Amino acid sequence: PAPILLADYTPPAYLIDTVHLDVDLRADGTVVTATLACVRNAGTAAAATNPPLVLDGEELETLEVAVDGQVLPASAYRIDAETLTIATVPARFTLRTKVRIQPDANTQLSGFYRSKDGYFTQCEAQGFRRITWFADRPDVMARFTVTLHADKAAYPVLLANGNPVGQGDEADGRHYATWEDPFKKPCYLFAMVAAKLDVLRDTFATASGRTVQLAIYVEPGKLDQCPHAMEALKKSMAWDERRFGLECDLDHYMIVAVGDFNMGAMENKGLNIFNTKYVLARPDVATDVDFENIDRVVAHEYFHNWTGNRVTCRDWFQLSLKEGLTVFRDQEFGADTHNRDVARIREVRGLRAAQFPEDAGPMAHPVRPASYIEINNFYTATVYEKGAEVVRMIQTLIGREAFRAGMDEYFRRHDGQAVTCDDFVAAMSAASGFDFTQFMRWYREPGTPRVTAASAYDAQARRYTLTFTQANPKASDNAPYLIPIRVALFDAQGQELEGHSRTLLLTETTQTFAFDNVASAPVPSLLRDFSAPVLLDYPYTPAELTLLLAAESDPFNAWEAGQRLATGLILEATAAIAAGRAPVWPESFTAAARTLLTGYEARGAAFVAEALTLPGEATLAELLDEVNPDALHAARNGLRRHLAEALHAEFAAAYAALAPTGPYAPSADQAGRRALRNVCLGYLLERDAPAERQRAQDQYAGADNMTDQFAALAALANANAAARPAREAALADFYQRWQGEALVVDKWLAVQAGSRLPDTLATVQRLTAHPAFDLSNPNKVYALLRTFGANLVRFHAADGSGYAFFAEQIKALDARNPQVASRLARCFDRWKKFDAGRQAHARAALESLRDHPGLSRDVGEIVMRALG
Ligand code: DPP
Ligand code: ZN
Repeated sequence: PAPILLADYTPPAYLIDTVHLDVDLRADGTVVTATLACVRNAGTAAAATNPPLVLDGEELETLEVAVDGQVLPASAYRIDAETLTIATVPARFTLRTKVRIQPDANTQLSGFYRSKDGYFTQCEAQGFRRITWFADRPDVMARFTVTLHADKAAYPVLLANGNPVGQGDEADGRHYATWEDPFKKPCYLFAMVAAKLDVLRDTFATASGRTVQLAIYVEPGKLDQCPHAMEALKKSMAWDERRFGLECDLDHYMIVAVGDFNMGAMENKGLNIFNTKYVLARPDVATDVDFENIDRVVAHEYFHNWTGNRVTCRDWFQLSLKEGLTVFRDQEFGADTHNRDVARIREVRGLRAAQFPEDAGPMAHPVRPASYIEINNFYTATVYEKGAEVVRMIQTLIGREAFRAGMDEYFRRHDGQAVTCDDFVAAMSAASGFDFTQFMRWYREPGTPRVTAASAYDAQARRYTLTFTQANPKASDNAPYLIPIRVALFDAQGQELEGHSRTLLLTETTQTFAFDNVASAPVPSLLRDFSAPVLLDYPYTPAELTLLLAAESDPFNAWEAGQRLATGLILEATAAIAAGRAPVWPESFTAAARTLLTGYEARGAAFVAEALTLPGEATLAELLDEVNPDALHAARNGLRRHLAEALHAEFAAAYAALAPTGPYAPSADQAGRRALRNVCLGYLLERDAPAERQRAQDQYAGADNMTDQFAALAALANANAAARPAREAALADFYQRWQGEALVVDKWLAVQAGSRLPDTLATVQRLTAHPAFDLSNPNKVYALLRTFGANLVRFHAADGSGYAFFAEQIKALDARNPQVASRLARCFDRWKKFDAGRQAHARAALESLRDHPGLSRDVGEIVMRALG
């Protein structure tokens, strides 16, 4: 298929002012009657030429097409695989179409589909065309009224966007409900639900004194897992009023949780539909990380109501306009409501594990892509997370106040419109006076810029200079980026030098910055708070990094110093192991880890937990030209084992001291203590000692919350050969206990698929046949298969067995759900970083996918790029 290009954008030939949908759910399918008030788009060049009406549709059985009440003969229109064309239409007219769709047969989970207790929708990006004929593009915004009819006993809850304006009984035990959305919206924000669900209700009083009715709908029996999400929703609403002056504009705000869902959640106007994973929580079934993720995702979807819904995207190339901005907003919310220090660390850890590899591989694309074959492939770490970094840099460049003024200006200019990333930046520029011309490169170019720093100290002149050089080989030219680099200087005693902490604006390919009145050669702390999404090289000595780890008051850069130290050791050890030599672990590193561990009260347990967690294998792999996954794995685990032995007493003491003292709460403070205690448990289990296994078994059996229970299970699931019986017993018990809780079963699958044990592939293969696994449920696929695909050492097995297994799973899945299959295919992205033997196996697997009959556009694009 031919790519779709940003450069080809043209405005719609027809606009649609209002939409009336009548949706009749019947045993033999759902009949959708759509009445559209259409009008030729006067503002376009084509308007004078009487252009044909071309609408999008997919898998629709068309029963009738009428213009202004006149049913058209079949000769008056043309239907092909994806479009309905009516050659001549008046300048203003009413189109009525009647189609039948088959939600029970919709395995793609895009459009209108069945899941367990009812029917749900997912329309972003292009699912609405699977419901009715429509101009399925975000710059066509219409006012919707929707009437649903269904069997009352089976589907007592009938929902759509907006306000309920009518309901009642109909013949044969059926009923109907009518909803009216007062806001114009693009059809990707359409939603409807017909299901049997329980509901938790609450209200929120807005700053201006309006009352919003809140409701969270879940499958029957799960109401006791909703209160956390409800609190998160109210916190988000209050936060957006405080921080951005943005108030909820709706009378009704509903969240519906569904177990079969391709993505995390969806911001449909007034009727969010969520993956159960980001709604349901109770201390015994959800971990601290789950609780925090629920806060973030509930906030994210709520924040979209302004950044995405009130102001939406002109076209899908602008996806980061809403996603980058909304991720930045949910990050800030998370930082304000949890722990700002570790929030930033985790964001960067995530960026390095997912976005940097993406930006270095075959799927590299700009934050605003210039072309795509399948838009669903571009809901990526680049559009979301790098997009959020770009927005964060804007705030860094102009300051928080001007950023807030820029947001105000953005809404003042564009409320109710479908706009571009340029429009957003223009509003920021207008509010601040800052010239973002050079900055726009961040939206335009793929790849991660590499910044190399060098320093010089002139004792006589008391002058210190930092020289930065930037490059991005993935970019289309050598022009420099505008890169904000936050810097501080430290003296040899670890004191921050007063007056020298600044944000440097790197605008040239090579640029030198001077610091005057510096009494002695300082240690620079560069890119504080990760002020730009770049790779930064500086020839730090281990002593300098150790000093920064201990002394830096910016938690991100303190953590970063520790990560740099560990990275250096692991990469050296990887080379040593590959060459048949034993790795060397310097005492200075052990001492630094000891200081952290024994000083956790002062530095914060959450921070120390992050600082004692070594960089992940995928992140480390990016730093190597050719990855030997076995050597890398052995090196990283060798360092863990070394620390476990050398600091055994300290780990044991911290483990004991951090024991819970009261009932569980998912608070930042408690979560930090649990995180550190469980990091300690993991290290303690690195020793082959029965007492350590017993410790994990005791924690597993005695835990009153999922965080601690699961951490013990995970430690056992990764433990060495001698722990096999304990491992198997814990896994069996866990499944036995939780088989009725789908989300907990997902954890059980994931912990096995992510295990470092050598026979993990065989386990995963066996689990694909287990009754707990279901290829048609995205959460199960992500838990078992995607986790395995991210298991660097096992997926990239030298004999190619991981690749061959994966290719077959992707083929089976692609026939049902191309979006999910395509996400699995992304696990091949980095295949060219491995040795020739592995590459040959990966190529064979990719070619077998490429040649697979009926391969979807989704997987096809990923495979073509990977092979390309
Ligand atoms: N727009 C959704 C989100 O990111 C994804 N479908 O919230
Ligand atoms: Zn989003």
